[in-house]
Formats: sequence, structure tokens, C-alpha cells
Amino acid sequence: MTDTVLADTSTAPSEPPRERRIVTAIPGPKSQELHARRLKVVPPGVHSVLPVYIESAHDAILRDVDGNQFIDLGAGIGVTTVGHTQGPVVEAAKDQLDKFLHTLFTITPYESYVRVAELLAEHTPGDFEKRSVLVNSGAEAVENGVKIARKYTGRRAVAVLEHAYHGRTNLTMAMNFKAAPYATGFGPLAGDVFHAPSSYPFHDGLSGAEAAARTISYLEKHVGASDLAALVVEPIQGEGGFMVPAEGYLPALQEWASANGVVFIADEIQSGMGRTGAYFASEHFGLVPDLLLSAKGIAGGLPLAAVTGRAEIMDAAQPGGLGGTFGGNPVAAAASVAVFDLIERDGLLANAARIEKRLKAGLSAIAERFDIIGDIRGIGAMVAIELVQPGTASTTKAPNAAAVGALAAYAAENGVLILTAGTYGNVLRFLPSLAITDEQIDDALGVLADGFAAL
Ligand code: PLZ
Repeated sequence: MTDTVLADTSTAPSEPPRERRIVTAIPGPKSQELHARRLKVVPPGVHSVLPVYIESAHDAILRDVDGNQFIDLGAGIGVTTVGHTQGPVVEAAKDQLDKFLHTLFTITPYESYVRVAELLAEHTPGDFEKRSVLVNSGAEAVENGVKIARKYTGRRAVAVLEHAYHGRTNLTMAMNFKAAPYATGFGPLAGDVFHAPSSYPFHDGLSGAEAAARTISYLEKHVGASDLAALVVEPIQGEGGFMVPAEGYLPALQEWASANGVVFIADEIQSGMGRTGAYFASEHFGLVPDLLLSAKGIAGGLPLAAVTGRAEIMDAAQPGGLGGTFGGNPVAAAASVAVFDLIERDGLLANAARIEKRLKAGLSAIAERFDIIGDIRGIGAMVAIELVQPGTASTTKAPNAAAVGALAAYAAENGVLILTAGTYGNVLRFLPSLAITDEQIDDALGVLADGFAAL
């Protein structure tokens, strides 16, 4: 008998190579079969951007049931930020699976919930006492943030920004800028939600101070600070198209909010948990939100979300006023603790700057060849391009959604998953996991460049 000698590779022997590989038409025959089954039992309201059915995923690669492999530039919309199926995260979840799956924290509590709250207190901006409530989804975090702000202030109104996205529940539908597809026909919507003008440097050309004056004037005239419970902002808007506000804009809003007793809430559901190279994007702007909402990336793929904030605000909610059956599920909480540990252990935050540099350099090179790229923007592993009609980049900046659709389709057919965004559907966004390699980025951008050439 001879010993089996395993090669020293970073991939397990059964794992496919971590590269793009297309072996069938997209979607392949097995995906098509699954899709036909799905159409009989899942309503069209639940739409899939790319109906290839996934069999496994690791790091930045998705493998479908037909054996096609995609470079994943979407990370499940910013969820698998540390990479798909990272060992320590999977192990932590598996360990917890053997212990208990559920008790309901509001019946009999457990440590991992407390640990997640400690980690959130440590890694969110602000050197003061904080509390966290854990829930299941981003929208639920938004709902709770608003609820807590209303209780604390005794005020009714909520302000959000143009181009915002906050979820699919009744209140959050009203908070989204885009009615279609999120709210169309689903009303009546929640009242007392006000959409204020935002900062969108590519389009408005305003300085941060000018844009903030516009936002504040709108709120003072249209709502009145004394009726405003909360101002909810995404430091970098996600679904809206990764707009980085002009310098000074967000700090001016925060200053106005705190001078007027308005709870300043940062929705960091998409921009948070390392995506921009800081734990939370608020840090890039010097923001110290009163309440910070997190979800998506905080548990590496398991459903978990949180409202974290100043103790005196969070403590305004009466005992029993916050919670929910599955909020802070023990498996999700265990995975979340592992995600925080992994970010520290591997210094993952530093990857965001590498990814930004690589993506922006590649995209700039493409922009030199094709004049429909009007803007390249973003921070860290949160980068986007806004596409305009030929020759309008410095004039009308007329949106080019058709090109975005064609490019995303071309990329998918060639093994690169790129998500779209933007109020006018004319943004391609790149939000890969922090585990993506330079080679994978270059390969994906090569495909994208071919897509531009094919337009
Ligand atoms: N706030 C900033 O990005 C979720 C939406 C996907 P949930 N964005 C992805 C879709 O089409 O439903 C999001 C966000 C910001 C809130 C949310 C809502 O988070 O976990 O999807 O409820």
C-alpha cells in the first residue's frame, strides 16, 4: 500500500479550477429544464437576472448545473463580500448546526447574538455606547431604524434622497425613488416619506455645499425639521448607481440633522461590511451616523441584518417593541462572527483598494476607446460606469440603457456576471467579493471590452 500524496493546491481536489469557463449555451440545457419547472411554481414577480441555476460557488466563481463557471462581479448584490463559501464562515455555521438551530433570542438568548452586537459596536463609526438589534433582511433593518427614530423623537416624517433604494416592504417601497418595478400597483404606500434632492456630481455639477443647501432647503420648506424623525441616506447609493456624493455633502446633512434633532440614519446595507475598504463607507466621509443599518455582507451569505446606534436612541423602544421570530438566528450570527474574524485575520479590507485600482484602470482604458462611458465612479470594491448616448458625455448625458443591457448579456454569455443599476437603468456596477484576484478582474474586463467592441 502506498500513501496517497495530495498536491499542495489551494483548491480542494474535488473543486473545479477557479476560472471562467463556458461549456454550453447560456442558459445551458439543465438550467433551462430547471427554469421550465420554476415557471410553473414561482411567480414572474420574482425575476432572475441570469437564469443559470447555481450548483456551487467559491471565492469569486459561480458554477452552474451545466458546468459553466462565471466570474461573479455581483456577489449576490454585495452579500458574499468575503468571498463565496469561505472555510471559516462555513465551519462556524456547521459547528452551530450541530448545537442548536433556533431558540428565539427574545425567549432564551445565546452568546453569538451578543457577540455580533459587540462587533458591530466596535466596527461602526462613533466612540460612544451603542446597541444593536438583529433582524433578517435589509428592509427589516430600515423598518426598525425608522420605527426607533420615530419613538425617540416623537416625530412623524422620514426623509430619503432621490435615487435611494431601501427595500420591498410597505414602508421601504415608499422610501425607494423608483416606483417601477418596486411599488407599481402595490399601494397604498406608507405616508410621511419625503424624497429630497441628492448629490449626483456627474449630473448636477454642484459642490457638496451647494447640493447640501438644496437638500436642506427642500426639507425645511417641504417637511419642517420639527416634524422630521429621521433622514435616511446611503453614503454611496447602491441600486441608484454607486453615486459618490460631492465632498462635504454628507457631513453637511449630518450637521443639519444633529442641529435639528433629526436622527441621521446611514443605510449601509450595500456599502458596508468592508465593501469600500472601510468597515462602513460612512468612514470615508467622516460621518458618525446616529443609527447605522447593515445587512447583506455581515453574515457572508446567511440572512442577517442589524440596526446599530446610539444607546440613548436605541433604548427609546419599549421592552418587547423590537424583535421577530428569526432575528439574529444562531447559525447566521455564528457565521457573522466568523466573517468579522476573517476580515481581520486576512486583512481583507486592504483588498478593496487593490480592486478599485484595477477596475478603474481597466475601465478607463475601455473608456478611451468608447465614448459612451460617461462616468467611472465608486470606492473600493464598489465601482460603476454610467453609460450615455454617443457624444453626450459632456453635454446632455442622455442615458444609454440599451448598451447596458447588451453588455450585461454579452458578459453573461461569456462567463462574467455583471449587474446593472441606476434610476435610468444605464449603470453597470462592479461589486465583486474581496477575494477576487487581479487575474479574474483582468479577464472579466477583457470580456467587457470585447462586449463594447461588439456593440
Ligand atoms: N438598502 C441600500 O441595497 C438591498 C435589492 C435586491 P433586503 N438591495 C438589493 C432586490 O431586487 O430586492 C438593499 C439595499 C439598501 C436596503 C436594501 C434592502 O435589503 O435585504 O433586500 O431587504
